[in-house]
Amino acid sequence: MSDCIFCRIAAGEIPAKKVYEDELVLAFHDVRPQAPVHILVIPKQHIPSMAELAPEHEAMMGRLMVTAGRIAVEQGCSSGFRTIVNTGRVGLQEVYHLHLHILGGPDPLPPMLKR
Ligand code: DGP
Repeated sequence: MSDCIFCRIAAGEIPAKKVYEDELVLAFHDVRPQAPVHILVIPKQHIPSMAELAPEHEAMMGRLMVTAGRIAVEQGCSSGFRTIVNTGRVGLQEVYHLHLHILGGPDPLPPMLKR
């Protein structure tokens, strides 16, 4: 989709600090990091959110999850990390191209769902 920022990153039209890429998924640093390590892992295929996932996406999502764990460790999160998928209005999703956040760093992260 030409108006989707993450599709444009996947197409190389917008620069990003890429950390991994294969035929199905792409990982790059979040432009507004919320932790010392903050990486996004996306499918190259445009899927707006987790709510649109269907059985034909199972293999790709398996690749995405396996890749995310490996990247997290490679990027220095061997003592642990958090993964988040924000979905829709209630999930405060900002970019409507499915993505998994990897958040980590040397120190424990703040508690989840803190207001
Ligand atoms: P969310 O949709 O709320 O799960 O978060 C979207 C994330 O995407 C947010 O942390 C900032 C990041 N982001 C938005 N635009 C860009 C961009 O152009 N480049 C990169 N690297 N990250 C972006």
